[in-house]
Amino acid sequence: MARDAAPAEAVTTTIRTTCPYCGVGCGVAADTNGNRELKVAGDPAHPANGGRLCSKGTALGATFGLQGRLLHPRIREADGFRDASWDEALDAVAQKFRAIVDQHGPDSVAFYVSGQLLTEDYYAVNKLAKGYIGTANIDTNSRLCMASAVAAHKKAFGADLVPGTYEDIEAAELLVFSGHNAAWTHPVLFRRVEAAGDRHPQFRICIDPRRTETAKSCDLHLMIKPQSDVRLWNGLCAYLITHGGVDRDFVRDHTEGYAELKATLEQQDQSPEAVARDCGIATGDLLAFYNRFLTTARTVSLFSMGSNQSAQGVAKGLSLINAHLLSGKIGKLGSAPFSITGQPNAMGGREVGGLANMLAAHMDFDEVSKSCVKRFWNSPTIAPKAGLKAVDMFRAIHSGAIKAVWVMATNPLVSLPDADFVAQALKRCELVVVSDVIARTDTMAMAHIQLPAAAWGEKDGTVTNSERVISRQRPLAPLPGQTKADWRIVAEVARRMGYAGFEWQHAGEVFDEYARLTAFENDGYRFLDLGGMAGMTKAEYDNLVPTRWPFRKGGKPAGRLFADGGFNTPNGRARLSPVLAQGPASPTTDAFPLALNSGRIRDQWHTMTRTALAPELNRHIPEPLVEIHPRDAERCFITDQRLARVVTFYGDAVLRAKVTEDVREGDICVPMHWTKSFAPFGRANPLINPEVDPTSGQPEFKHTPAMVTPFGETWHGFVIHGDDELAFGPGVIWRRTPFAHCQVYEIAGRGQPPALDTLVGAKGAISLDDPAGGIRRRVLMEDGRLTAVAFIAPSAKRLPARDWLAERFGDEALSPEDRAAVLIGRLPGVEDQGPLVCACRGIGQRKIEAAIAAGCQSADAVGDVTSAGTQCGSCRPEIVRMIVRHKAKEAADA
Ligand SMILES: Nc1nc2c(c(=O)[nH]1)N[C@H]1C(S)=C(S)[C@@H](COP(=O)(O)OP(=O)(O)OC[C@H]3O[C@@H](n4cnc5c(=O)[nH]c(N)nc54)[C@H](O)[C@@H]3O)O[C@H]1N2
Ligand SMILES: Nc1nc2c(c(=O)[nH]1)N[C@H]1C(S)=C(S)[C@@H](COP(=O)(O)OP(=O)(O)OC[C@H]3O[C@@H](n4cnc5c(=O)[nH]c(N)nc54)[C@H](O)[C@@H]3O)O[C@H]1N2
Ligand code: SF4
Ligand SMILES: [Mo]
Repeated sequence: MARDAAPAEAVTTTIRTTCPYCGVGCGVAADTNGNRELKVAGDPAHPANGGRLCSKGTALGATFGLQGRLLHPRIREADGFRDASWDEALDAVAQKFRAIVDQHGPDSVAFYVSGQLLTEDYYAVNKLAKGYIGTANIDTNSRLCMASAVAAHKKAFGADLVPGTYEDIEAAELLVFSGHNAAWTHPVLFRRVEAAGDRHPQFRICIDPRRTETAKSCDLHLMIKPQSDVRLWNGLCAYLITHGGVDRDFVRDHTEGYAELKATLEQQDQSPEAVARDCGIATGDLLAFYNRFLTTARTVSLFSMGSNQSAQGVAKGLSLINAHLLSGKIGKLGSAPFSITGQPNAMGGREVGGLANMLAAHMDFDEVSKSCVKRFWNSPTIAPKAGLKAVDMFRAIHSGAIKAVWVMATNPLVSLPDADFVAQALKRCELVVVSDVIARTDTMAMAHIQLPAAAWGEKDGTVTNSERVISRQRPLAPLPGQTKADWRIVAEVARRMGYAGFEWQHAGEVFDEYARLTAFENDGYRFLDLGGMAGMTKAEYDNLVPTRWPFRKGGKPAGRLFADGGFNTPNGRARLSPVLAQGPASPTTDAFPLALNSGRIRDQWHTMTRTALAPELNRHIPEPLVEIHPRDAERCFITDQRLARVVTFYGDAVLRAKVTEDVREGDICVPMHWTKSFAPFGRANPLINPEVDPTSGQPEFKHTPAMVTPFGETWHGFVIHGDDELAFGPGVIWRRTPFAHCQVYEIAGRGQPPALDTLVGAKGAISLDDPAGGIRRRVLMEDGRLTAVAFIAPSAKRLPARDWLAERFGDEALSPEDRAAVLIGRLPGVEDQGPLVCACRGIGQRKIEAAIAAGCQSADAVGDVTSAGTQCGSCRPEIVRMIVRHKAKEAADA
């Protein structure tokens, strides 16, 4: 069959495409010669970013090699995986799915998909599951991400609709970040916010139990008790009611439920003092927020994972939306409640119907919708009812009710809560099919059949970003090896299962069918209508410019929604929805007294399968850590920079302790990213409880009761090696950081350290031991090149920095000075850079500190001297903070 089109000639061309990471959806202008050498820049013409990119986007070229890729289908045998042909692999998937469905019924199979699929992929797999196999057991990692916001939108607005646009975020005079660390997670949007703040006054408030980079850049930080958001927003609603903040006309003409909302609020003491106490913040700060909200017409409230990932995620979203509806701050320039999407196509997936509780194209499982979709598809059947949501789906796999699962573009073994349970579930499952771009992921290891998918830069289709703008992802290089686009793999399995309806020739045909479905029997009944984009020729599809929906046939692409108040409910009114404040699903206890929070770091993307390929992205925060407040650290005998063991009811992990006042007393926080292949003891999700919001099914990733104890390591060390699959003996805690020419393994343990022979071997070794200081060093060379290094010491402080040594692995031959220096680990007189602050320009902390000490007073000045922060700007908030810290220290010293 035809392969996806890709440029074949070796001439450099510039192709416009879209970044594969976050939901900002930045346009990328990629210079490509078709040989996988890429130069990327922000696309100045794209409305999302106007030419900017963040550190992850900037590093796309560095992740575009074929290293680590799965290039052939593989089938598991008793002794490992073997390459298979597509025919064999596809037949196997189709036959086993067919046999299981025939024997046990449609609900005995499931699909677990992802907001990193393109809309076309998503559409194809949703159609196969719901219209042909006849099961709604298809759910997506958006369940872990957007499901609470989706449910809140549907309740309040009648459909899953994000009212605002990025222009509103810029125009706002008050910006609230509610559980959103935008400075790290939506960096280009944050740069736009900062630039808007230079043009007009903008007051920023951050609501987060953690003092994040975003909080530090805001005018006011409400460092609330975890899970107290509903109380805070309900208190605001009550304050608006009692202080003349209700837009009476708007509420009368465009909403319903005011009386019920008011009555519900009255059930609790809504005095600012009581609310501030329950939220754990000062009354003055609370009133500063309430009064700003009361008096600023142009207000945007962004909400993200601190809001959604909660057992009260839907209530959190609704209480925030209530405040906007009450005060009429919606549908106008600069005012909106704004759920920001995480993944590049979280929105597209929600549109096509990738969630188990939605049928397709914003239709539910009512009889009218089912009949409509079935007729449009001309399909043999239609899933009768909603399917299992992610957490329940894996429970059903564990219990054997689901016997076959196909995982696509997500890594549930790392990202689902109670991750070790998920591993057991997959182990028991009769058939696990995994489509991924990377050969070695934690989930791939559990597959029976591995399918090689086309990756970013190869695949062809569309994504929808946070502001409802549909953009093209375009191929920049031919498909490598045997890889295929995800929708083609789905279509081929469907055909082999005996289904007609999957005969598309190219991605544009899939998109067209989807666009027609949104318009089918619609008449404005569903706001999601892409009728204006249906009927495009292939060339028109290929040249599609970023376009915002709704876009009805004969109409124009939309802007902000609800401008005239009309909502997507039967009577056109938004619903004010009373919600009651509750605590976390599992409160802390004497045994587990700390509240474990989790989240993202600036330069890694989720389970690190792609960002870790770019060495510069591994350096900002190189290893997993647990942030803990100084008073808790003292109570738990935790020392800064030593290892700590975090234990919950579900599992445990060993992480580097970071003692900091950036978390509240009583809270700890770990990053979600590390996997078995990077840090088998540093994984977050075996710790996380599987409690979910009762309506949305979204897990409470931000709150698990935990305890912390010192790990008690007696030795520290590191091994630098070319091999990315080194194994260490039992009891050795290790984590791996990829560098440009080698892997750096940090190791530590209790009792006797391992013999250096067991770590790197003895052949060709030069060793240097210092028995008095307990330091042991070994270096291996081959033909004048460095091939392995191992250092062990009783204290981490005695070890040299790794950078200089790691860089030597790139040298063709070591110079005599370097040869002499490798055993000490550094060149005398050469200072280590410290942690990398600017990933794009490779500038470390020490250089920036030196520039500040030499008189640089602003991020721009530091940029002029060091070049730090001059590319994507993601590190600028950190540089500003270093300047502030320096000034404070100077003042204190004076
Ligand atoms: N660098 C980077 N960027 C990313 C991603 C990535 O992996 N790396 N992933 C993308 C994806 S898929 C997503 S979903 C987004 C997520 O983007 P964000 O939502 O910004 O990311 P998180 O760090 O998960 O969580 C945000 C904040 O919620 C706070 N929080 C915890 N509990 C509470 C609470 O009870 N109330 C409040 N108000 N806040 C709380 C946390 O302390 C955290 O700072 O990021 C996207 N962008
Ligand atoms: N503790 C904790 N856990 C969390 C969160 C949290 O805040 N805290 N956040 C949750 C959230 S919001 C999210 S979105 C999830 C994300 O979690 P995951 O979706 O599991 O994370 P990714 O690493 O993005 O996984 C994507 C996988 O798809 C592969 N891939 C990339 N492109 C393609 C493609 O085109 N086709 C195919 N077939 N495969 C592809 C990648 O190699 C990778 O293995 O994590 C959730 N888990
Ligand atoms: S902000 Fe960064 S990660 Fe997000 S789309 Fe833009 S370049 Fe990609
Ligand atoms: Mo997400």
